[in-house]
Amino acid sequence: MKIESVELRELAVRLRFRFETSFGSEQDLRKLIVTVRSGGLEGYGEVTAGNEPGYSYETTDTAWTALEGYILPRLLGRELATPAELLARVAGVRGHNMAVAAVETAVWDLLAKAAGVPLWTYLGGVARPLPVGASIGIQPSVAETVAQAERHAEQGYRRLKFKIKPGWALEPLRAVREALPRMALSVDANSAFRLTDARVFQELDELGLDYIEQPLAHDDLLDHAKLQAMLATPLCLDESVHSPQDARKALELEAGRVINVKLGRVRGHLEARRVADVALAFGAPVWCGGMLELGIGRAHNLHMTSLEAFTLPGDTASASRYWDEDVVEPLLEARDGLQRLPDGPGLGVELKRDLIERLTTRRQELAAGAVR
Ligand code: OSB
Ligand code: MG
Repeated sequence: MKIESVELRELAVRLRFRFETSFGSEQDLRKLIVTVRSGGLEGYGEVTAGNEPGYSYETTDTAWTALEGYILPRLLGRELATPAELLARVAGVRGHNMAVAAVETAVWDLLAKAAGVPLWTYLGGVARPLPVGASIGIQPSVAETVAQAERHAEQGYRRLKFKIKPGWALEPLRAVREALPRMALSVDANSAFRLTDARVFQELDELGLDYIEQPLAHDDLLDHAKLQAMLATPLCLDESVHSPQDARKALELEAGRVINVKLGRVRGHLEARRVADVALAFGAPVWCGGMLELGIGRAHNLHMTSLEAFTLPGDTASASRYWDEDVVEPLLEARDGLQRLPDGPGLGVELKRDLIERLTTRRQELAAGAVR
C-alpha cells in the first residue's frame, strides 16, 4: 500500500460539559483528524492531544507541527505493507506518540478496509459486547459529585471513575461510596500527588476501589512502587506508560498492578497490542483509557478493546455523553454500559462530511512528491 496523500484537519468542538482534572479544565477543544488515502480508499485517525500540555507535553499544535514537519514526510509516497514498517520509518521521531498514533491508526483502518474486514478482526480481537465506565471530572461540590455518580450508575455504566486532586479526594469519594455501596469505583489523580501524601491513599484504600489511577508523577515509577507496597488497592498507571518497555518496567517494579492503555500515548495499535501482551504475561489487567475522543478515536478505542487482554471496563462511554453531534455515523452509544463493535470494513464508521466541513478551522493536504 502506497501512501498517496494525507489530509490534516483541525476541528473546533465543544464538549457538553466542562471537564476538570488536576491539571486543568477544558470545554472548547481543538481536535485534529487525519485522513490517509491509498488506492481509492481512505483511513481515518484522530490526534488525542489536548489544547494545552497538561496531561502530556503534546498538544494540538505540536501534533500538527510534528505530523507536517517530521512524520508525514517520512511516509508520503512510501510503500508500506504493515504498521510495523510505518513505525520503522518514523523511528527517528522521538516521542510525539499522539501525532504518530493518528496516522498509524489511520493506516490500520486502511489496511483493514483493503482486506475487507472489520478492524477488530484485523487486530486479532474477539467480537463481544464491551463493558464501559464513565470518567467524571472534578465537580463544584460533593453533592454534585454524588448526583453525577447516581446519574451515570442509572445509565448502566459498569464503573465510575472520579478525578481527584490534593484537597479533593476523600470527601467526595466517601460520599459516593456511601450512596453506591456496591458500585465499581476508581479515582484518577493525573499525577497530582506526592509520596508524602500516602495518608490520603491509605484512607482511600478503605473504600474498596477497583484501582487508583496515576496518583504520583508521570515519570516516577519508583515512588509508585513504594506507594503500591503500602496499599491493598491496585495502582493503575496511565501517564507513566508510553511503550511496552515502560509496561514491563512498571510491572516488574510493581509500580502498579493495572494498566490503562491509550492509543495516542503508546504510538498506536501495534504498540498498544504489545503493551497489552506484556500486561497479559504479568497477569495484570488492562483497560482502554479515553481522551474525550470524537467518533474516529472512539471507534479506534472500541476496536482495540476487542483484544482479549482488555478485561476491565474502559472509558469509551456513549458519544452523546460528550457531544451534541459527533463527526461519524453510526453514533457510538453504550446501552446498559455495553458498547458494540462497529461492523463493516475497517473502523466501520462513516464521516459526516458536511458537519466536519463546518467545524474545520484549518486544513492541509499533503501529497507524495509535494513535500521534501
Ligand atoms: O487521565 O484518563 C485521563 C481525559 C483527558 C486527559 C486524560 C484523561 C481523561 C479522562 C477522560 O479521564 C476519559 C474519557 O471519558 O474520554
Ligand atoms: Mg488517567
